[in-house]
Amino acid sequence: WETGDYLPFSRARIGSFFQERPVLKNPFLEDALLRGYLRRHLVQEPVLSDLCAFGERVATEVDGWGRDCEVTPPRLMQFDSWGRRVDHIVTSPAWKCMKDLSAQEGLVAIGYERRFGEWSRVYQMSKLYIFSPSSGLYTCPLAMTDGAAKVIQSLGVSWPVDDAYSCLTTREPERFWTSGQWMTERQGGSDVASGTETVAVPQTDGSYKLHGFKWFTSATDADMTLTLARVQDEAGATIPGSRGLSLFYAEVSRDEDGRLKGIEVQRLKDKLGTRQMPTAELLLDGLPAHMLSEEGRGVASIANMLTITRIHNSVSAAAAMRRVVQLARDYATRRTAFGKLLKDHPLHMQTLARMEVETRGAFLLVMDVCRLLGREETGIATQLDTHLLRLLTPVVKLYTGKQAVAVVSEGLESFGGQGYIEDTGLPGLLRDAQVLSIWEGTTNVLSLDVLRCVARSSGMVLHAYFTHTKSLIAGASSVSSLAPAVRAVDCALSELEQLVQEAATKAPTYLELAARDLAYSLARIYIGALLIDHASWKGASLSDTYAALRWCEQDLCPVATKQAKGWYNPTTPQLDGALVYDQPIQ
Ligand code: UCC
Ligand code: FAD
Repeated sequence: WETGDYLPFSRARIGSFFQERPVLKNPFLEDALLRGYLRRHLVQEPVLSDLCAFGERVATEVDGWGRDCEVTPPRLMQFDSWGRRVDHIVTSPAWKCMKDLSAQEGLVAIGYERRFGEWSRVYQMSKLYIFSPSSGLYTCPLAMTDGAAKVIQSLGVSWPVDDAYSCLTTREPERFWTSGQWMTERQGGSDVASGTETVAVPQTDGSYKLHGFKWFTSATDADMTLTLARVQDEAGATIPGSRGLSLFYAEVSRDEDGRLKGIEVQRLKDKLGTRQMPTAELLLDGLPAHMLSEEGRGVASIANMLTITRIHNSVSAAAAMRRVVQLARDYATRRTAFGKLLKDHPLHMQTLARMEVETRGAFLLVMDVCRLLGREETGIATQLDTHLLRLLTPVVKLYTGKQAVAVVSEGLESFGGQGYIEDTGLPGLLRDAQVLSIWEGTTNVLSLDVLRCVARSSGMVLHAYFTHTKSLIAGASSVSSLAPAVRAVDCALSELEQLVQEAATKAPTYLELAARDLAYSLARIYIGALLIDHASWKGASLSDTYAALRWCEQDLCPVATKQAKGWYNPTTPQLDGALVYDQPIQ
C-alpha cells in the first residue's frame, strides 16, 4: 500500500476539513430592528422596497467593491514621468464605482429631495446604515458632502455656491461632486481657534487666496472643500482666536498643465485604518476661494457641517456593530467546537446577546437623532426638538464611537483566530471603527461640547431632555413586563436631575471632571427610554422587551455613582496627575 491511501495529510492533500466562511446576507432583511423601526414610523412601500433592493445589491455586489477599496488603497503620484509636479491621487476603480453608486442611489440627494417629508433623513440614513460597512469608507466623503450641502443651504444657495450645491445633491453620476472639510492644522484639530494659521489674502475682485497647511484632509480627491482661514488686512495682520476665523469655499481644480491650482499634496497619511480612503497633508499656496460666512463667524458657520458629519459618524458606528453581529451570528451556525455548533454554547450566545443589546441601543439613539434632524429641516420641530437635537448630536457621536470599538473588538473574538486574519476582511472593521471616536471631535472634546450647549441654553436643553425622556417612559407605564426597566430609567433620571441641580454650587473643575460621565449618563438613560418605548409598541416582539430590560440593568447614571464616590472633588486633578506621572501625592 501507499501512505497516501490512508493518511489525510501529504503534499497532495491538506486535510479534508475546511471551515465554511460567514456569509453576508441582505443587511436590510437581516435586521429585524431596522425593519421594525421603519414599519412603526415610516410605512412607505417605496422606501421599504428600495431598502430591500439596495440591501441585496450591497450583499451581492457592493461588498466586493468595498473589499477592493481596502486591498487597492489610494496612492499619491507627485510627479509625472517627465518630472512635472502633478499631485495626482490615484484611487481604485472600485472607489470610483462607489462615487457613481452614491449618486445613483441618492445617498446624499434623498436628504435634500425630502420626498418623505420629516422622515427623509431617517430613510437616507437607513440606506447609509446598510451601505456603510461595505462602502470601502466611501461614507466618509458622503458625510462631508452632505455637511457641505447643509452649510450652503443654511447660508443661502446663491453664487458662488449654487452650482456646487446642485452637484453635491444630484443623482446624476457625471455631475456628482464630493466635498472635503479642511479644519485641522498641525497646532490643533480640537482647538481649531488657536490652531488655525491659514490666512486669506483679499483679491481685488472680492475673492481670496488661501495660504496655509492643512494637516488632515480626508477623501482629498474631492471636487470642492469648505475650510477655515483668517483674513489678512492690508498690513498683513490677522485677528487671533475664534473671532478671527471665517469660512471659505474652494474648488479643487487643475490648470491647463494639469497642476492643482494653489494646492500641493505634501503626502498621504499612513493610517491604522480607513486605508481605503486618501487622507492627505496639503500645502495651500494661493488657493482661490470665496468667503461664505460673515467675517469672524467661521466656527459658528461650519457647525452645521459638524452636526451632519457627526450624525453620519454615528450611523457608521451603529452599522459597524450591526455588521459584526450579523456575521458573528451566521458564523455561530457554521462553526463547531467541543462537539456542537457555537450557537448551542450558552456562553457564546450570551456574548452575542450582549453585543446585540449594545447594537440595538446605538441604532435607536442614532435614528432618533435623524428623526429630530428631519423635523428641524421640514420646519415642524418644536423648541423641545431643537434643544434635543443640539444636545444629542455630540452625545450620540461620542457614545456610539466608543461602543463601536468595544462591540467590533468583541465581535472579532467570536471568530476565534480567523477574526485576526487580514484577508477575512474582519480586522478592517476594527481598524475603521477606531477612528470613529477620534475624528469629528474626540470623546472629551464632545463631552465639553455637551457642557457648552447646556450652559449656552441656560439649561433649556436639559429641560427638553428630562421632559422628553419622561414622556417616552410614561407611554410604557402600563406594560407590566417592562416595569423593572421603567423603574430603572425613572430612578436614573431622578439621580441625574438632582446632580444637575447640585452642580451649580460646585467648584469650577467639577463640571469638567464630570463631563464625560455626564455625557454617558445622558446617552444610557435616553437609550433605555427609547428601548422601552420601542418595546411598548404594538408591533414589538418579546426580544424587544428583553433587550430593554437587559439594557436597563446596567448603571444608567454613572455620573451620579462616581460623584457619590468623590471622583470630581477639587483634589482629584492633582491626584490624577500624580498617578499618571508617578509623582509623590502632596
Ligand atoms: O475630522 C474631520 C473629518 C473627518 C472625516 C469625516 C468623517 C465623517 C464621518 C464618516 C463616517 C464613516 S473634520 C475636523 C473635525 N473637527 C472637529 O470636530 C473639531 C473639534 N473641536 C470642536 O468641536 C471645538 O469644540 C470647536 C472647534 C467647535 C471649538 O471652537 P471655539 O471657537 O473655541 O468654540 P466657541 O467659541 O465655543 O464657539 C464658536 C461658535 C459659538 O457660537 P456663537 O458665537 O453664536 O455663540 C458656538 O455656539 O460656534 C458655536 N458652536 C456650535 N454650534 C460651536 N460648536 C458648535 C456645535 N457643535 N453646534 C452648534
Ligand atoms: P488634540 O486636539 O491634540 O487632542 C489630543 C488629545 O487631547 C485627545 O485625546 C483629546 O480628547 C484631548 N483633549 C484635547 N482638548 C481637551 C480638553 N479641553 N479637555 C480634555 N481633553 C482634551 N481633520 C480635518 O479637518 N479634516 C479631515 O478630513 C480630517 N480627516 C481625518 C482623518 C483621519 C483618519 C484622522 C485620524 C483624523 C482626521 N482629521 C481631519 C483630524 C481630526 O479631526 C483630529 O485629529 C481630531 O479632531 C483631534 O485633533 P488633534 O489631532 O489635534 O488632537
